[in-house]
Amino acid sequence: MVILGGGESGVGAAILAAQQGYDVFVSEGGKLKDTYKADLQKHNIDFEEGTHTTERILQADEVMKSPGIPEKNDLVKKIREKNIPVISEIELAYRYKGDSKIIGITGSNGKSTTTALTYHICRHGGLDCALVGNIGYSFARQVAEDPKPLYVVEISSFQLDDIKDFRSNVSILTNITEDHLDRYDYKFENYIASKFRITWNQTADDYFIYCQDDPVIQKYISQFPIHSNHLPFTMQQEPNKGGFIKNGQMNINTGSEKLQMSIYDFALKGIHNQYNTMAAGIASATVGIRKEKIREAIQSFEALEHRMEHVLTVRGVEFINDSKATNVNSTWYALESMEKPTILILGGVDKGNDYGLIRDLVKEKVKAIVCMGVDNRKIHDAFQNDVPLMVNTLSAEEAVKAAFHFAGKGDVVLLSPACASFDLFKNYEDRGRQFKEAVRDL
Ligand code: UMA
Ligand code: ADP
Repeated sequence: MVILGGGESGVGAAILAAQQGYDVFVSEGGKLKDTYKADLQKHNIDFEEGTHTTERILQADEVMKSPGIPEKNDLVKKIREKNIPVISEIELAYRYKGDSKIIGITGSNGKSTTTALTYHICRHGGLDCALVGNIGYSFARQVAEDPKPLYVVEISSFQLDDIKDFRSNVSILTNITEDHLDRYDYKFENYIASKFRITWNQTADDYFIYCQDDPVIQKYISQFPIHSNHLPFTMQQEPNKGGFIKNGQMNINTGSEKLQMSIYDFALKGIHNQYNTMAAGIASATVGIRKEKIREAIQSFEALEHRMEHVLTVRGVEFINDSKATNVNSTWYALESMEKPTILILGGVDKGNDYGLIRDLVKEKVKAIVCMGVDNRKIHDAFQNDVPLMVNTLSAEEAVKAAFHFAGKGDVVLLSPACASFDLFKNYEDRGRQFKEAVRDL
């Protein structure tokens, strides 16, 4: 088996495949991280770095392609032309997970939050489970090194693209909005189909938990053959099964478990998190966690770093780090939950953003926009008539200082950039940490 890409998924897959007796070759086009190289050496796994030796790769019986490598990659095209089977890392992990169960979570936004909360509830409820996948830890490595009866797996569309038999017993689809279109021939339909693969191979014993208020899910759900039990969650209707919120009260009914809880007791704030909490609550009820435990865990959960994370209040100005908001939709939810006048730090690498989606919220809540990016023209064009104050900055430090300058007591400074971070930072974590450091230095 050839493993293309020697990152988190590639090295995890290599360890599992070697353990299962495959003849493994890892091909990393860039430089392997020291820790990953040490892992491969420790397991006597053959690898190359800095190049892809095409002839050798094309001799593979099967290729595990890392999720970050696109189809338009020349080598991938050659692999496809030769009809060599390509699988994703979650497919390989699935093949060797035995009788263990999977809760698989996908969607355009809210995946990590919902995954982490589901894991927290399951742990609190006494289940022996692991938190893996797109949240940062290889599923395959977990299966190889520390198998568990239950895996709570965050799954990206890229990971779903090359599944075959992968089946998640409990699937969550949080929402679908345009993202990553560069990987889907700029066709939204292709991306939607990829997300619905979370229901592939599901049977009548399984559950499909999805947001019924999401217009894209509503429109497309009937086009896919889904054999599992539907458990929708919504704030607009009162389905018999699934979950809904009405008059500040969350109601969950999975058929076997019923639960009610006040949304004011949720640890996670904001409408988007009410959706995420419903999804996680329903999922954990389907795997047998008792309602008292679910309630306790929903109350005690601590928000993840970089997602609406409260940093500090400096002379009456609150700072919030939402660096993970890398598209307009997530910034919409961040702004929606703001209750104070807001200085918004926006910008970075634009992924084809339509800022019209947040115009009304910006008009209503934003006093000033601090652009933090190399090219901020689109932001200026979008908001020049709506926001009186706008400045350009080129670092987290500059942005924090400018935002603090515009802010008065009782205001909030929100980093929710709606863009990727690669123009000025290594990744969104780096952006969030530099932001927090700059706030602490004020
Ligand atoms: N590479 C090549 N040849 C190429 C291109 C890349 O060898 O032509 C190499 C790169 O140099 C690198 C490796 O392939 O070493 C990269 O693989 P990758 O980008 O697929 O990343 P991994 O380290 O394997 O991490 C992936 C997920 N990353 C992506 O999908 C981009 C991780 O999600 C995930 O945690 C991990 O698998 C384990 O499941 C991260 C992510 O950013 C957090 N996900 C995206 C997102 O959430 O938006 C989808
Ligand atoms: P993902 O893993 O899908 O990128 P996260 O849970 O990390 O999602 O959240 C990313 C950003 O998306 C957060 O900063 C938040 O502002 C926004 N967000 C979280 N949940 C939702 C949701 N259910 N709908 C829309 N936006 C959301």
